Amino acid sequence: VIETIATDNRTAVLGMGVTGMSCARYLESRRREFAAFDNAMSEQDADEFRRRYPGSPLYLGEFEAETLQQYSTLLVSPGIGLGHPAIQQAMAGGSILLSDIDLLLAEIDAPVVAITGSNGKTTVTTLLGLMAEEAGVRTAVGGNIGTPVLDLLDQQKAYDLFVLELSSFQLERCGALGAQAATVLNLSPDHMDRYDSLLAYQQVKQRIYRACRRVVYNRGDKLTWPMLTREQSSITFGLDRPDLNQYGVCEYDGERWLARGNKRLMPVAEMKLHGEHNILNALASLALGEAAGLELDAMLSVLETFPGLPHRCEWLGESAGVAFFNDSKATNTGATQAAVGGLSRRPGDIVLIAGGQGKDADFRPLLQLAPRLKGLVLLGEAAAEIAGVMGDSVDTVLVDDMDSAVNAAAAMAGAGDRVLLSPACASFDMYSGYQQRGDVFAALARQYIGGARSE
Ligand code: UMA
Ligand code: ADP
Repeated sequence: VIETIATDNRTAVLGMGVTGMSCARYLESRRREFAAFDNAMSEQDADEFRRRYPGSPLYLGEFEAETLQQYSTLLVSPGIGLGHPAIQQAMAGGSILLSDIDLLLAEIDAPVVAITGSNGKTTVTTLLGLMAEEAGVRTAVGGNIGTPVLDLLDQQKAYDLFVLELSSFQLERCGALGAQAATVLNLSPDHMDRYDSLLAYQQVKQRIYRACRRVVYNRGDKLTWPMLTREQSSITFGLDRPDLNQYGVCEYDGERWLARGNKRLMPVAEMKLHGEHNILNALASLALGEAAGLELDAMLSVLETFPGLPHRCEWLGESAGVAFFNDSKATNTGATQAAVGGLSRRPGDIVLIAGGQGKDADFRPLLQLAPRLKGLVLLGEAAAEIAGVMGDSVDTVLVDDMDSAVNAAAAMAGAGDRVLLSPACASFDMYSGYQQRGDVFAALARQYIGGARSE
């Protein structure tokens, strides 16, 4: 397939966002001709594209099968569903699907660690990148985390390791990765607007294991369990006591420790990250790091200092005994369950702000959270649907914007309670992304905290 792109110049790049533009830069650097396709590009971006790539046709508007069929290779951005009729028709006519991940893998010799899962991907990818740097390994970090993988091909730097966060959208359109180590961290429903069933979503996630040397998987989550080939070995992680050579948690003198087999590694309390889900993220990172040959001491020192990323169970401040947390990155029910479970210290101490774009999710898992909730504030497209699912299991308020959400939540919370934005939904109905949603919430929460203090 890579041969095709090297000898045949008819390449179509679909979607001119972050991925598409990185493909354009890459193809240009390799002197390959390409055409660009996008059906929602702004006039300004289109003008800039034409200036930058005068030799490349730019097709705006709906994708047309007749046009696509003229291209032997299709590089389709992850946000574009492969079920699009024009793409299907072009493929049926012989056009080959390729991804930026395939192009990267064809260029590099250094080992790859690949990370997917419904939740925790960015945290584990970041941890592993820091661990590798701390261990003195020159490391490139990219993928779904934000830096498109082809931008990692910086000629000036030679990397010894590539750490890639891969979404289901990226995995469904790339070939066997042949990673040194790969993991599916966990699996719970997400993106049900793009997959027919949980099984279809699981199968796409498990593509990450193809031709991988060491498979790292979650003992406590059967949907992550691999079918190993004879050449593959595995390491597991889980919150229970580990078997020999596996990662887990053990108790010693009344204290919980991260452990490898019967060896104690560090007390859980010495980790800077909080919450049970982050213990799993730490153990997964250690297992992946071991598979990549990283030094244990370097990895543990990162766990002692890494405070977590913004928008993930991020503590914002406290007013009159009520603490505010921003978990805007929780875009599915599994993430919200982990956040509420991790932050609640007694029944009924969480006021949850949720809602947004529902992605055809089944919200019934949120019902299990009712005993932990003092109140529920809902906004966005999915608000009424979530309210319907929760029924009268919890005091619920529907609001129109984040400002009202913060005020309503603060009014419901009492001393010792926690206000948590953890939406279980995507943000695109009201914001440009989860970052903007989290920034808006954080600014309003801090304003509330400041105002309450000065009263
Ligand atoms: N477009 C079309 N037609 C469509 C859909 C999109 O023409 O039907 C065009 C848009 O007009 C736009 C471009 O395609 O110009 C956007 O492409 P894209 O949606 O594939 O997004 P990119 O900017 O290329 O960013 C992608 C990932 N986005 C998605 O998977 C939706 C980014 O993950 C990733 O960081 C980036 O590649 C680099 O690898 C974001 C994400 O939301 C963070 N990921 C999902 C998640 O984490 O849940 C999977
Ligand atoms: P992703 O990149 O997969 O979206 P992040 O590391 O950005 O994952 O975390 C997003 C949210 O998912 C967090 O704010 C938290 O609510 C939840 N989360 C993180 N790690 C886990 C985990 N291991 N299991 C379940 N939920 C998790």
